[in-house]
Amino acid sequence: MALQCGIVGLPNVGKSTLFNCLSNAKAQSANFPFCTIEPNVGVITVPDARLNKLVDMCQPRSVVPATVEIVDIAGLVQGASKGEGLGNKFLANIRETDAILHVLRCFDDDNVTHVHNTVDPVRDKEIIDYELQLKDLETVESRMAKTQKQAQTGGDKVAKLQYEVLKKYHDALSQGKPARTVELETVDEQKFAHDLFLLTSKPVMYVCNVDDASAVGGNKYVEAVREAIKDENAQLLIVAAQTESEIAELDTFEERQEFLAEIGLEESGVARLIRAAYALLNLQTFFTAGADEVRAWTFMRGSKAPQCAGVIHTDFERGFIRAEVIKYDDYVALGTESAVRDAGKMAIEGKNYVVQDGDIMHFLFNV
Ligand SMILES: Nc1nc2c(ncn2[C@@H]2O[C@H](COP(=O)(O)OP(=O)(O)O)[C@@H](O)[C@H]2O)c(=O)[nH]1
Ligand SMILES: [Mg+2]
Repeated sequence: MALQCGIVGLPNVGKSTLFNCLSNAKAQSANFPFCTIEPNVGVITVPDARLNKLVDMCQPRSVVPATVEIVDIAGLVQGASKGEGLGNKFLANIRETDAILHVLRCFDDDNVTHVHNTVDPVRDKEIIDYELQLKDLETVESRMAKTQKQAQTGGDKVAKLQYEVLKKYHDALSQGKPARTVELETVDEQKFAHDLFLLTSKPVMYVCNVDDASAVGGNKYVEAVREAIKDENAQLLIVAAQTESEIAELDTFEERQEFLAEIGLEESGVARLIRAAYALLNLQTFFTAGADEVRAWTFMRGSKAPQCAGVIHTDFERGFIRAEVIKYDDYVALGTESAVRDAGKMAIEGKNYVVQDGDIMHFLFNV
């Protein structure tokens, strides 16, 4: 169950440059490789200082970090919803992703042509949004046509609920708002909405691609984007993709840190981006730690202990008895699992325990 982020944006805004930075992130830490599955798909590990610390403490034989898949989705242009460019193929690729990284050109450079001739990230964003919204509107309208009769005659409760949800989406989309802005109350509504796989319902992060002078504070383009998205329930991240791709090519970690410091950054935009993408997907990490293996596991925020056990193995979920839980800070403060046990800081939790980010888990199960 690899979670996927798709990189979208108009041509020449820096999508592939960003993708290459991500693929070069391997250079930042030899232990945490990036691997390219296909030319435009990469698996990237989530940088996590806590994992490194646990590795230092446990000296395990193997280390497995958490990962997210990143896809460089090329070919979206004005008219894509009507089949322009790669049109529908592109849209199908987006449909498969769990979250969207929308790259916006926020840098001036006369040598890099812009498909619409001027640098205007808010307009660019609207062009893409429009295409995605049109496609969603098409999806919603065709579903409405199918359910309308059942919903409006007879007492089909399910059809009624579905029709109500579709109508909410229709209202938002026809006002030029993304599906993401529609709030649904009941679990049934949310479940139906999820199964529609609307493009604009996916969480989105706007990645403002800037020149190196704007890497820290942004610039007027970034401000315009910030203003344009303020009601959208979306995040914004500033990255100097071109500069960072150059930094990623430097040989040593020290050289790279030095270069980053020169443009005022402590940490690469890529590391921030990966972490932000992880948060965007509503994901958290629990750990398993021992002499054999230290491993970061990914789970959906709010999951209970049995579901988290199921991330490791379905048998663990089926036969779940209880979990031993150590808080990361206690583990680090006390140094070993037995010291934590002796200090009475290991909790025994049952099936209703909501696992917290950073928990070190040991599951007991019976199959
Ligand atoms: N000056 C400058 N050029 C950039 C930046 N990011 C990308 N480019 C250049 O813009 C062109 C298009 O970038 P690319 O990543 O291929 O765009 P894509 O079509 O969105 O994948 C390339 O020539 C890049 O070198 C940037 O931050 N600053
Ligand atoms: Mg490209």
